Amino acid sequence: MFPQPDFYITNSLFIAGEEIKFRYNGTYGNGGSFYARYQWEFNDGSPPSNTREPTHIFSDPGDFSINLTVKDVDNDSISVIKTITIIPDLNPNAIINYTINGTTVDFLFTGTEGNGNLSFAWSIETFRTNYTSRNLSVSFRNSPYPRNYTATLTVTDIDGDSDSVSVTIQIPGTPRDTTPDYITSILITISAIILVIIAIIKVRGKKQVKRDKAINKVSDKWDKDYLDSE
Ligand SMILES: [Ca+2]
Ligand SMILES: [Ca+2]
Repeated sequence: MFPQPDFYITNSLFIAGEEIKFRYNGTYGNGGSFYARYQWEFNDGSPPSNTREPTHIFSDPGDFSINLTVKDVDNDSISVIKTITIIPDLNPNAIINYTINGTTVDFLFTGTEGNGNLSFAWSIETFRTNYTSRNLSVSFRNSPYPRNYTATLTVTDIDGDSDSVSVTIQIPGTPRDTTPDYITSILITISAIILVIIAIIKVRGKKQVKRDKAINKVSDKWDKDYLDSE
């Protein structure tokens, strides 16, 4: 009786630098699994493994022949060879595009995917929610003045590589006073003219009082002189 070796890999993607998990899926020949001996060759320059279900890291991308030999208790041995393709480890790139419409901002992720299956974490200033969608639309509170807000996006790919980007957006203010500018100017001018007129009237009034006082003084003197002469 001979062993019939077979194996499969549990990873969904074979990425350089990531642990690849091998699972045994064959028979063991005479003696069963207790006596079976294994030899895994990965053909990437690393030493063979003698465990039943090894994990292995391929440092570089490329095609690799995996050679598994299983020997049973009476030294019958059979090999199985499978080729796997290791892909490069890519980093995602976080890039945000956005459009502002009033107080509403539409954020778009326009970066790269890394090794895929990206997760998204948005952090928008003044918002407590942690948004996890790919694209995002938020409405800011209205303000009489333009205000700046910071938006940050962190993306993480399937093998845990992440990248972040922050943008500062300016929400244009909507003034609460809706009077047109030219009316405001006219009102200011009229107010100024009224103030000037009031000032002139006041100055004239004071002058009049002074004049009256002076006249009174003179007439008092005349009265006194007249009485003295009598
Ligand atoms: Ca045998
Ligand atoms: Ca990656």
